[in-house]
Amino acid sequence: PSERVVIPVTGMTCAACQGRVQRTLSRTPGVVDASVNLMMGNATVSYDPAAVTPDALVATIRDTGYGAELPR
Ligand code: 9UX
Repeated sequence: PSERVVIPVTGMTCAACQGRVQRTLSRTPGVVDASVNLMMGNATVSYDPAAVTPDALVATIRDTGYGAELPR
């Protein structure tokens, strides 16, 4: 069973940025699917909650060099 979260991402200004974030998320253990939208400025991630958390996904995005924060 997977869950899905939409994470706002800041600092993506080109298609390569989008590709970087998407590739990094896709390679993260526990991530089932990652789709990053440059125009919307967000990342939609399906993940296995037993393997990874939204907070960890945010940290991964930040480590890649972009801003991310969970909506509240
Ligand atoms: Mo293009 Mo995106 O140099 O950082 S990859 S703006």
